[in-house]
Amino acid sequence: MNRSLWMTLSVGALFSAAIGTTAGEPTTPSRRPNVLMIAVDDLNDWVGPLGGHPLVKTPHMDRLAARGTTFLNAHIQAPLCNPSRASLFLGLRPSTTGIYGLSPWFRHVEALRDRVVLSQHFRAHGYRTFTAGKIHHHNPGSPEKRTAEFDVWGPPSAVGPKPPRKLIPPTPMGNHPLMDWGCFPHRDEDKGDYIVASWAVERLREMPPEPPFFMAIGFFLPHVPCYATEQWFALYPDDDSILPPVRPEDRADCPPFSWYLHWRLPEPRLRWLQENHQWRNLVRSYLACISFVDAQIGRILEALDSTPYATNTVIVLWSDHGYHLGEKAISGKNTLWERSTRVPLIFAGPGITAGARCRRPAELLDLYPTLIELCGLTPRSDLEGRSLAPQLRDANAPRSAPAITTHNQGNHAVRSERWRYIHYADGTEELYDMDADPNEWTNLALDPRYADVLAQHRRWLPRVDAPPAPGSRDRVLTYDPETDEALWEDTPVRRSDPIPE
Ligand SMILES: [Ca+2]
Ligand SMILES: [Ca+2]
Repeated sequence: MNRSLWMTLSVGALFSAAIGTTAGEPTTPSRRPNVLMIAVDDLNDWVGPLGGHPLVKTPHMDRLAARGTTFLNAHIQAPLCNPSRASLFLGLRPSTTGIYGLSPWFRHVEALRDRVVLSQHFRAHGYRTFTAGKIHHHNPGSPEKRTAEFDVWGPPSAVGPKPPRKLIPPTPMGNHPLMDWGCFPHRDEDKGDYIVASWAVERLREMPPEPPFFMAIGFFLPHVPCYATEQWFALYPDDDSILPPVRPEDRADCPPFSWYLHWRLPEPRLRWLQENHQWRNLVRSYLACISFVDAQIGRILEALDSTPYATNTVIVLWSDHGYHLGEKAISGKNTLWERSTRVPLIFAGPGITAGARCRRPAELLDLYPTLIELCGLTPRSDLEGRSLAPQLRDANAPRSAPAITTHNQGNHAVRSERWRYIHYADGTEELYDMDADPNEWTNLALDPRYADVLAQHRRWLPRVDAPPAPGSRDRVLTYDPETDEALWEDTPVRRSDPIPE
């Protein structure tokens, strides 16, 4: 095992020698609730229940929120697919495992190879586990390895029909094939997410009464390419009323290091979107895809309601991170701001208060202990999240811990009820009053009046701050404080370098 990782994982009381290879003793109490987990890729807070966009239409998520509890201040642990999903399933922070990039798949990290993840903990308690679409970022590989993660696998994540050529002009940084969006004629029924939803509907309809099920369904959209058919575009006006609020020069008061987190990426900057008349098109395409995915969620929920399991199933909806659509001068993720870290998190089902809205901070890392508690499974002492069951019973139940997001070693955001504090690896900082300044336009970190607020939030920075795990690559940033040298994907970033556009 990599020595530094082992040291990291050995720190503190959280970990036993074999970091979590026990799933607890299987028990067979009276019928436990089923679990229906629905994940959406790259979905920010532009959903009805979160109010992140005033015009978005998500009637099915609205209905789910009405029958459950919505976390209004829920944040992912990493603003990127692989580390976010790994953290959720492992129950460990990125800063603990060192999984920050699009690689490695966590099973390729020796310390994590045999760790019992969320779905496996359910299987160890007698559940049959199902998955389809995008749940893990990596495909485990052979049929044997897949079965080790979930019992039953449905169709994989797929875009579906694509136009014969890209709909938008060539994009910077290599004209990445995924960087595309717009409306073109195709059939909804042929889209990857439609097929994934159909599979889930069929499995639910034929589900036997025993054993209980844990079903994890992952939608790909609104991840780019944001293609949708005309009916979804028709939900949104083709004018600038759909654009999110932005400020020119908003980043003038952000540390230069904020750019290093997304130094060279295929997601276009706002300037390119504006100069190429693509900003409105991207926003409208993203909104159209959200409504399309919402409809697929609706199909699954409708199917569940037609089964005998409608009242004995815990439903949880989440996204793996947010997405900028012009805010802070960029599109994409890989930032420590609200638009990148805030995600939908909605629970519904037995024991969960209906129509409740919780303002306490929540972390996606909390899913593991929360689902254990809701379903009466054996608790684990080696999880870094906290159960949200108290807030699911009473949305006003207190919680002192903030939500923490990490993007590469040394870069962390701490989100409390009122504030967002950001610490970059070179020691620079940001602070936003989210009540007074929800768009994070005014960085207060250098204002001496906020010294106490800064101090309160600094103490939540992760004590364990692991270097990248072996095999880390793609969107990996490192920083050496001795030399003040940052490396973006192994290429030095110099203080004098112009920001890549
Ligand atoms: Ca993602
Ligand atoms: Ca600003």
